[in-house]
Amino acid sequence: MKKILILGGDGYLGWPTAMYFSRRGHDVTVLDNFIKRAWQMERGVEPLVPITPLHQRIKIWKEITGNDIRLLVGDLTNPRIIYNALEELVPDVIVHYAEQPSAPFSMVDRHHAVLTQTNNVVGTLNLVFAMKSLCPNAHLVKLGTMGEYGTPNIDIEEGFIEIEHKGRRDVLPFPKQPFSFYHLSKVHDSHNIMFACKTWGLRATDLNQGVVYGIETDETHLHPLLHTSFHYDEVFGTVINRFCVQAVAGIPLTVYGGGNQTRTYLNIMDTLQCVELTVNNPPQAGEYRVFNQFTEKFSINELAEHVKHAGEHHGLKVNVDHVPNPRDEQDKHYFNPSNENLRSLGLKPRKFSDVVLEQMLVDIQANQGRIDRDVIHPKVKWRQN
Ligand code: USQ
Repeated sequence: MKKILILGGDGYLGWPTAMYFSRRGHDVTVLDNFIKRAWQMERGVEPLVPITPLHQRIKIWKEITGNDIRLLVGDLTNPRIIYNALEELVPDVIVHYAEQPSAPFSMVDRHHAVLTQTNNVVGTLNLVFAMKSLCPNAHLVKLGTMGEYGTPNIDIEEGFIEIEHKGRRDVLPFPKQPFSFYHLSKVHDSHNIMFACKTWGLRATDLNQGVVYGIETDETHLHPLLHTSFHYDEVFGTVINRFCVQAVAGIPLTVYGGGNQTRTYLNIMDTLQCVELTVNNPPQAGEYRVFNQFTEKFSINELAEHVKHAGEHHGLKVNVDHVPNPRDEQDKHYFNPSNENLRSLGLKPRKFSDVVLEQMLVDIQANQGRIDRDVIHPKVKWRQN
């Protein structure tokens, strides 16, 4: 059993991860500064179902399972917070989700770009310095993003690529062509962590994750107040979650642009499976490795068709709309990323299916009255004019 510190434990992925490991007998601590709640208020959006304060969820968790989850409150950009936490806990594993997670939020204006990169890059830098001083053998499991790579016209490898140039060969970091200042913040993190591993002998796994969908996990099901933060708004909502809410609300699905842009996806429960596989198979001291964390790939048009099909099977009338793309991204492109590393560790993907979608629709319908129609259409634009 491991001592696991989860940074960003109040979030969409952090809270389910904390319950998942706690239920399996690990000694879990979560750290969060609740800043995401302030960002939501600033943008005038909130999760579909209000989130119970983390203190209360932890109390309920203990009543149900008998397992304690320790809670620390603090901001990673303040070095004292993470130095104190690592000194007190000396964790075996640090799962780091504590970042501003939204591409649109980072593209609002200069202030939001600076805020995103300061929060994400400085927080992670403080963390690696604190690890070097206080727990150099711990395994850092860092949430990266598939969006670090962009959509190059070659196959996407896992972090590194073997290149021949003017008769010489080397294995080099895979080229990065990110989609936003948010995705860029993860690129900067990747470089900083790789450097820290090489220079100080830290060990880290960068999980370049695709777009996550889903509402419930086996643990959120245990009590109605244990659910996680599910967004459908234009800033924090991800595309499948948004399409499902739009289908329930009778709003035509907002396909951005031509809808041929292709991305990778995974169910929230597969995020947990991937993180567990990573934790159970740590890297060597000094090793920095990258796992591309996804199970399937789809174009936006394919996603819209899936949601329309499942919605209509469920008795909903679902229309698909093509709205002008607020982002700067290629519509038609080659996209063939590898996810061999997690597969070779035993990843068993859950398929994106009508059954999964219909269950999401049922869960959303239970909260249909809370859908705010004013936060659906994209207002944040990559180019202001
Ligand atoms: N899209 C639509 N309609 C919508 C919303 C999105 O067509 O209503 C399209 C976007 O144009 C984009 C794709 O769906 O091509 C994905 O957008 P998204 O908002 O679902 O996801 P993204 O902004 O890329 O970011 C999300 C998470 C981020 C994570 C990333 C993984 O918010 O934290 O890093 O997914 S990835 O996309 O692989 O980089």
